[in-house]
Amino acid sequence: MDVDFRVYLITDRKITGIPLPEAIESALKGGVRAVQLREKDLPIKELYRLSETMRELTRRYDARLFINDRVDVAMAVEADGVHLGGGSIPLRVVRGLVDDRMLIGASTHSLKEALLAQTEGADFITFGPVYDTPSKRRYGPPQGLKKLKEVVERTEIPVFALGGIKEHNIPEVLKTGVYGVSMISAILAAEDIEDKTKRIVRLL
Ligand code: 3NM
Repeated sequence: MDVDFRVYLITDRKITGIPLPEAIESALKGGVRAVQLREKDLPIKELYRLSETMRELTRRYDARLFINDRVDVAMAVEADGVHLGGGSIPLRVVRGLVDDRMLIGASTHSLKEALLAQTEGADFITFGPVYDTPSKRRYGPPQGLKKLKEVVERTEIPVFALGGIKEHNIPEVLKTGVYGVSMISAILAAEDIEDKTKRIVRLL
């Protein structure tokens, strides 16, 4: 399967004022074609159930579904892929576990990590945090556009900018040559999720 999306929405059920499935459905109506379910604190049984709901929803809108970290859950619900981070099972191991059709995304925070993810078989990466926003201070200081551009130029797989990406900074982010953008709050904390998504999708 190709990386056939440019806006990669990551979930955080704690920032939506409404149940997560409703928020995600609004984003899908607005044109999002890829969702990463990232609810790290959910007990596995609940995560599995939510994944099933997300699978049904994303299928209905012909969108891709990724599960953060949990390869087993991704396989169980027939997700389109799994998204791995620094604390996940090593990428090269996951590559050997899953069907070739399953996409593997990886979170990276330096050129070194980006190149390693590529070597180990990632289909795409996120790189960040690009900007300074409270939600991602735990990922270290902002990397900025220059480092983002370097990663884009030195890698051959699609790169999604992540961390503090908002409607207003997307034009300057796109100038780095990124394949797409990834975000949580720009979409999920919006007052009108469907309308905000439409505006963002239009920029890509
Ligand atoms: N990962 P927002 S930044 C989940 O740099 C996540 O790897 C990051 O949230 C990384 O779009 C981040 O609201 C948070 O800034 C992104």
